[in-house]
Amino acid sequence: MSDEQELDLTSLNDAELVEQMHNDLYDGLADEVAQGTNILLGRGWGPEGVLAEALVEGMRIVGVDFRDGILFVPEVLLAANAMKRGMAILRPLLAAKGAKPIGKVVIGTVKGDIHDIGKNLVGMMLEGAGFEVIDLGINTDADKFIAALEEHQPDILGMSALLTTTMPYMKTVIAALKERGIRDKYIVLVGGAPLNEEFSQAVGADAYCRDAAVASETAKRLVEARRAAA
Ligand code: B1M
Repeated sequence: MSDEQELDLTSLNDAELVEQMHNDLYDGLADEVAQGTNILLGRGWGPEGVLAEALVEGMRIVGVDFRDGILFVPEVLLAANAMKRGMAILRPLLAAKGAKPIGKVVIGTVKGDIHDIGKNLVGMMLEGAGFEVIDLGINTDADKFIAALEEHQPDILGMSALLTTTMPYMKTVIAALKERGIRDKYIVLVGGAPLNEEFSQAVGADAYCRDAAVASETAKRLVEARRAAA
C-alpha cells in the first residue's frame, strides 16, 4: 500500500489538507482530490474557495513543472483528470448559486487546441452567474461555432485557447462571422493563458477575460449594457 493510500486526509488541518491536495493533484490521484474536495466542503468551505486554493493553485504548480520539463504529457493528463474530478463535485454547487437565466453563452476551445480545464471553469462560473451555457468542447472550428450560434442564438460567443499556435484561430472565427454579416449580433469574449488585452483588440473581440471570475463579471456587464442600449 502506498503512502498516499495510508494517509487519512480527515486527520489533516485545512492548510495541510490543501497542501496535500496540491500533491495529490500533481500525482494525478483523482480519488484523493475528490475526497479532499468533499472534506473541505464539509468543513464549511465555499466552492469558490476550494476551486481557487486547492484545485486551480494545484494545477498552477503542475503547469510550472510541465513548462520546466519536470512533468510530461501523460502525468499532466492524470493531473487534469484529477482536477476534473474535483470540479465535477463543485459544478452543481457553483451553478446552484445562480438565479434565473440572464443570458445565453456558446463557448468552445478553438481548432487545434485540446485544453479544456480553463474553459470548463469559465462555463461553470457563467452557469453560477445565471447564464445558460452551450459548451462545444475542444478543437472547435469556425463552422461549428457558427452552426451553434445560428441554432442557439446566444448573447455571447466565448472562445478559449491555451497555445500560442492556436490563439490566432480566434481571428479566423471572427472573420467568418464578419463575412456572414453576423459579427455584431454577438458579444465576443476571449480567454486563455497566452492571451492579453492587446491580442483581444487585435482579433476584434469585445473583451479579454483574464480568468473565470472576470469572464463572468464581463459577461454580465456587457449583456446588461447591450440590453440597456437596445
Ligand atoms: Co498543455 N500546454 N500542451 N496540456 N498545458 C500549456 C498551455 C503550456 C503553457 C505548458 C508549458 O509549456 N508551460 C504549453 C503551451 C506553450 C505555448 O503555447 N506557448 C502547453 C503545451 C506546449 C502543450 C502541448 C503542445 C504539449 C505536447 O504535446 N508536447 C500539448 C498540446 C495539445 C493540443 O492542444 N493540441 C499539450 C497538452 C496538454 C495536456 C493534454 C497534457 C493537458 C490538457 C488537459 C485538458 O485540458 N483536458 C495540458 C495542460 C493541463 C496544460 C497546463 C499545464 C495547464 C492548463 C490548465 O488547465 N490550467 C498548461 C500550463 C499553464 O497554463 N500554465 C499547458 C488551469 C486553468 C484553470 O487555467 O486554462 O489558463 P487556464 O484558464 C483560465 C484563464 O486562462 C481563463 O479562465 C480560466 C480559469 O480561470 N480562460 C478563459 C481560459 N479560457 C477562457 C475562455 C474565456 C474566458 C476566460 O472565454 C470567454
